[in-house]
Amino acid sequence: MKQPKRYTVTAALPYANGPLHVGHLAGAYIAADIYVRYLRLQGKDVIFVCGSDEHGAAITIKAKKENTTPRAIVDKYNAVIRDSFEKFGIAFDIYHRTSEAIHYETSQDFFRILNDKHAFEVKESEQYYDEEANQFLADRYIMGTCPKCSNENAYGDQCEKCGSTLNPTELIHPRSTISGNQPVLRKTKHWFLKLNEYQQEITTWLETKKDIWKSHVYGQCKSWLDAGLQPRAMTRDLDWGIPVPAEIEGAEGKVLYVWLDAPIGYISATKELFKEIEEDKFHFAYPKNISPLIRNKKADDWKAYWQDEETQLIHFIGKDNIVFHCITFPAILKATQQYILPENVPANEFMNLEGDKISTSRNWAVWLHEYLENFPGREDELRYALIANMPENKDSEFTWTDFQTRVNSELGNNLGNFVKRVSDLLHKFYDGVVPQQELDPEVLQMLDTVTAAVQDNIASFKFRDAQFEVMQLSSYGNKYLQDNEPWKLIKTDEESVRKIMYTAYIIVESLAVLMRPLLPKTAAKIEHIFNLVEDGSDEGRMQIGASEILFPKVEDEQIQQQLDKLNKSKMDNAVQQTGVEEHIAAVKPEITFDDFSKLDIRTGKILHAEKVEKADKLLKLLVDVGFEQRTIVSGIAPHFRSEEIIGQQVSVVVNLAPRKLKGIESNGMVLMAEDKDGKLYFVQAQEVSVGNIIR
Ligand code: B3M
Ligand code: ZN
Repeated sequence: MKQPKRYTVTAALPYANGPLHVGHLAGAYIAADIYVRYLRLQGKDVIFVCGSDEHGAAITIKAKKENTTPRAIVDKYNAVIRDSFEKFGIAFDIYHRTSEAIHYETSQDFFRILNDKHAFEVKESEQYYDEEANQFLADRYIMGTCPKCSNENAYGDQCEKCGSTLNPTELIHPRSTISGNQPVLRKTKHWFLKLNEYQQEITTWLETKKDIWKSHVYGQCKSWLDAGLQPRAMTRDLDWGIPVPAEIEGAEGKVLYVWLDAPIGYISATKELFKEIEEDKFHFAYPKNISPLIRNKKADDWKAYWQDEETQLIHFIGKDNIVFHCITFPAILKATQQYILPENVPANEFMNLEGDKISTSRNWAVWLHEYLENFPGREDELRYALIANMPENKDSEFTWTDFQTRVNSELGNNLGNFVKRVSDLLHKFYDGVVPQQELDPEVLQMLDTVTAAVQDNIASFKFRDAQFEVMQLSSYGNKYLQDNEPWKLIKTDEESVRKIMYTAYIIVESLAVLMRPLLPKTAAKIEHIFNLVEDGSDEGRMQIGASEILFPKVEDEQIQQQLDKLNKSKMDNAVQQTGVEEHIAAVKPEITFDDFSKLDIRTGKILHAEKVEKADKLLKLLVDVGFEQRTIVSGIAPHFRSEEIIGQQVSVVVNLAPRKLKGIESNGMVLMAEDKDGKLYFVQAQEVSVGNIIR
């Protein structure tokens, strides 16, 4: 394909209704950031735009929940989100907001153009209305019983219990979440985008992407197209949003559907970017990220990035946003007859957390602002783990133990170790002055191959593979030192050692360069230690700085703390769901299968029981465990009389170390269930003969 003149890269605009979590980073932002950094390093003309999505019911519902205004919500979370992105080094050219005036104008202009080009049909339909609150109800404001699974708390658009997509009118016993009343149906008018009229064009266009796009992205689009595109309402009856332009008849009280204005947000952010560049006043833009190729542009130059056929437009998103970016927004762009369509939409799938879907409402997430507090300065470690597990083509999973292993074994023992060994040896042998040598052509060849592989992988959105290649190079470096043993050779062959150390040094340099788009902070650290100048030229690199441990160990306690936090969420949810504050004991730390298989538990039968003298709580039991009869002292006297448990079947731990209680040797433990009031029960489903193994 012909090389594009420039690139416009967007990352999904996060709703400003809550903080960001690892799923966000792994879904869209790290991928976009790697890709953009790579393009910038290639000297490409590229802009990277993002911002907060500040409209829609997502915001108003959150405001209601926090008992405040939508304005206060978006101000609060926009700041939190912007801060997390900055700290994680997501290098946007601009992080804008859809509540800005320039975005209102841009969106309303779009609406006018679409209206003029007859892309809409105005249709009257019946929608639920809350007579007490005097307003139409967005889908999320209506709850009721799910017709499919009878969940009483299904939303107007979806039942979260069975996952069905719903229409508000399908709910049994609908109720307004604002007043709690039963809503009534009222007629209302809306502007519907005639998506059906774009069926053919979109199909033809998407066909050209069939072998280029990720198959799950193409597949999702295809199934929408196969189902047949339907007109889709692009307006809402809400008091939070961008008003339909006043001159359009019937506009009063209507706002743009958030999924109409949000993607236009990419365009208004671009306009703002070029305006700030021309005025040289930066409010939303980040001058330090803006490439020199763009620094002298004028406000009007935004157009080239959206309307010139020689621009490549790439949207980075999560899979829940695919249809809007691959069908609805392209149809809108097409309808204007001015805009280009995306070249690619390399959406990622979802990242789960510790075996469960990430969920804000259940607080099942690793929040970025909390990570930053708990692991200060260790942004690249998380970035590394998220890249290694990026859900590029299927859902993936983040676990804290995986994080720990990746940091300690992969980053620490492989990469960190290699880099430190090289700098330590250079200091030891040469006082930190790198000996300039010829490079072994074989090594040079290998470095070229790795470089090409990393670049190809990034260019084709295979970020996991790209990072893997880099780590392979680090392994190679370690092995190279191990095989050559310069620490021994130095006594006999100084000449060879100079070559070896120079080669090792060049490998470190290559690692730093290749890592720049993937782990930018680590790359910068290595470049700093080794005094590698930014442009990669040879000048000034002879004297290196002090060695550093790049990746200190992540300790077991740190991981346990995180797991405890998640466990607490689980408990809180269980309490919320049952509605009663039950006593639920915290789950103990995970054990391995080996730990478990050390236990020898068997079925037994109580043959005899008697009270232990001078001990209120203890009963002395004689238990048949199949291969022998055991004396076991058990603290169950407050719960059972001796006579009533004779003949009772029990489970017995038979390999527990003996213990003396009131002078009697107890040989094992009888297992029982204890309820929240401390009452004990024998657990027995079926009569089983004694001596059977339980596992
Ligand atoms: N705010 C949905 C989301 O955060 C939406 C994306 C808009 S991208 C234009 O997943
Ligand atoms: Zn349901």
